[in-house]
Amino acid sequence: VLLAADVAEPVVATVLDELRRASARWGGTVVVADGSTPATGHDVVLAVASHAATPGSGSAREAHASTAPYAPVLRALLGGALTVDAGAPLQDGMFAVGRQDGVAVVVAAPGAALLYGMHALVRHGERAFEGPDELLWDLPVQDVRMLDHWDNVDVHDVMGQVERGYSGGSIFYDAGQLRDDLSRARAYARLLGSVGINAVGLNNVNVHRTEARLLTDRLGDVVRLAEVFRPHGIRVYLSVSFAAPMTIGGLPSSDPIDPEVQAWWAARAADVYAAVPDFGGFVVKADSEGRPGPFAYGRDHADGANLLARALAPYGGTVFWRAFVYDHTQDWRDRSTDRARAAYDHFAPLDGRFDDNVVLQVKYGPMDFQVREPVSPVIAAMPRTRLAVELQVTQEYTGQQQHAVWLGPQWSEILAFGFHGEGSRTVAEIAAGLPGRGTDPRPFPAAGLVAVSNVGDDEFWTGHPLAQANLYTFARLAWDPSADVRAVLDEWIGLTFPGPEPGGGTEPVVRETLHAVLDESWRTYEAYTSPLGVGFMVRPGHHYGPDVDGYEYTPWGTYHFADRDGIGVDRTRATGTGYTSQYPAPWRDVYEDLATVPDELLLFFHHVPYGHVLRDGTTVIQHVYDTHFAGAARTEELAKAWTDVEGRVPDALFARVAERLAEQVRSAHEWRDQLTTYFRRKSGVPDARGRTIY
Ligand code: GCW
Repeated sequence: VLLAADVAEPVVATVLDELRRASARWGGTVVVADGSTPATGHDVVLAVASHAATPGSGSAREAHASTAPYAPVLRALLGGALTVDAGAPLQDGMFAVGRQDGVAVVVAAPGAALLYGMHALVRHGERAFEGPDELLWDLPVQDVRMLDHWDNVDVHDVMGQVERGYSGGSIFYDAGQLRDDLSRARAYARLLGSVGINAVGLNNVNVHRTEARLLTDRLGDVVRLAEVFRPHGIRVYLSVSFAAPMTIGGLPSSDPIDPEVQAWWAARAADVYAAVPDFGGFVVKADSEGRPGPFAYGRDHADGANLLARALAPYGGTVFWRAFVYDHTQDWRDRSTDRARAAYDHFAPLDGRFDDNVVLQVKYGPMDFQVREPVSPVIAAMPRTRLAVELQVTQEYTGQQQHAVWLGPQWSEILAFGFHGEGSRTVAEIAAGLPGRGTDPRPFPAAGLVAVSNVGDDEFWTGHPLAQANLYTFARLAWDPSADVRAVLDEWIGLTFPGPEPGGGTEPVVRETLHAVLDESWRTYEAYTSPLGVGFMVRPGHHYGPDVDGYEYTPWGTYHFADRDGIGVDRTRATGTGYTSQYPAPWRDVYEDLATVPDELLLFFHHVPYGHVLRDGTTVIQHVYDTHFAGAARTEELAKAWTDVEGRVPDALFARVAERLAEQVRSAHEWRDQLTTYFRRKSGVPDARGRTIY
């Protein structure tokens, strides 16, 4: 293997380390080119193109299409010239992998791309050494490919150390301190780098007292974590509290227009960048669920975000400002207030007011990471704002890593959702800053995808070993949102369960069983939990297990309004909260009209009688019965299917998955029985198929 790149660069040093590890294991030698090394006679060549990246030139889609200019580059490389002039702009993260003149080749843009290319070569496997000369150019579609950790340094409350964490404690912090032993964090950074993640948020967006000090006297912890992530092309970010100038700075106010407050943030940014020159920036949850924010001073969220953005701007830092702003103290008796409207009402009017280094981080749906929600209308409403879409890899509302729920199909559907009308574009295209189609194809400013991580200090990293597939799938979709998601799962299976024979590949029964358990798991979970888009029938607080009325008479704004006659939230503009008007055409009309609203979102948009007939001819009440019986029965089949792989996957992993599947079966039956009983009692309508309802 020939490596032609500057090994003094941290990411290139990582590539060299990986190559050496591989050759120690599989044989072969690694040669670092020094100018006098001949470029011929190697089986594999990895090289960085010397042409500087030209940020912002062209779009990802154009670059995908223009592979031709690079062919001479490779010829020059293999002809003996060890530095490459690409002769055309290379973009951040861009690489080619394939064969040229019979040699397996990776050529990459400067930066982390060589690492990405090397891992692509690994995924190509034997194919890279066979067949005709061909180079496949690739580059990430999304600029931002970020994982946020809701980790606390200290343990705070009933939620434990990691908020909504289902995989044990934090891999960064333990007992109120940064861990001495960061080997898990190092392995995690290596894992994320291999799938192109380029940003990590180091602490919970709910910033508590100890965690606020990561910005001040605990900055040394950030330095150490940045050292862990840097070699893998990953920049670190801190969640900060909007009230920090008061709580840790001792100032009388946090008002964004106060010069003292501005100076305080500027000084903090200067400190952070002196310690961590490639620091990414801040993540902020403000005026949300009790966190402080600009509203306290009568300022809006553009004022708040720009305050921090201006402190970071001199150093190239970015503020990720979350749009998850709503009233969590509303009166359930007031049916005109609609939590689903809140993010749009607060943020859409601010379009155009955010500085260039602000990214508005918008949850994919208008409520909160439910198993089924419509896509947030905020995503289409802010063409002059950089916007990142936030997903939840940690399974707060989707089985908490007790249930096997692979979220790939949900994310894929969200990312492919098209906002039609003028300048039709998908969610993924908006986030990526790609041009749309139609009468106004102008791209929105680019940002990307963010997700809440699901990793902890658990033996299997993710509690449920199969939840690792979600982490992998998120990263691969951030790279290419239009990837065939089942193929992504298949790739994960192949890499994770390599089979007993070296090079022999995954055993077919293992592959088939994992597909059987995971392929349809999101829809199965939806079937036995939340009917027709209604959401939130979970136990309050921890959110595990069923409780139909758990949130019904609370201030949280998450209601289903079931009574003896019907169920659902009227969000129409004709008779309801008017939420449908936040969508561009045609969705504002599709969702408004009972005749066109998709069944899976029916109860999100409409209050209907139990006898309302769905497109397949069943009534709403019969659908509730049928899906819950079928979904729960399906979990039994999955648990049984899993027994086929005993002895073919590691024993401890087999046992952990079996244990979780047993809990999934139990829990799914609990969901079935509570939901069917609740709605049987409310509606008085018997099950047409006469099954047992309590
Ligand atoms: O889904 C909710 C969670 C909170 C979380 C919040 C958020 C970090 O229940 O635990 O707080 O979302 O996204 O800010």
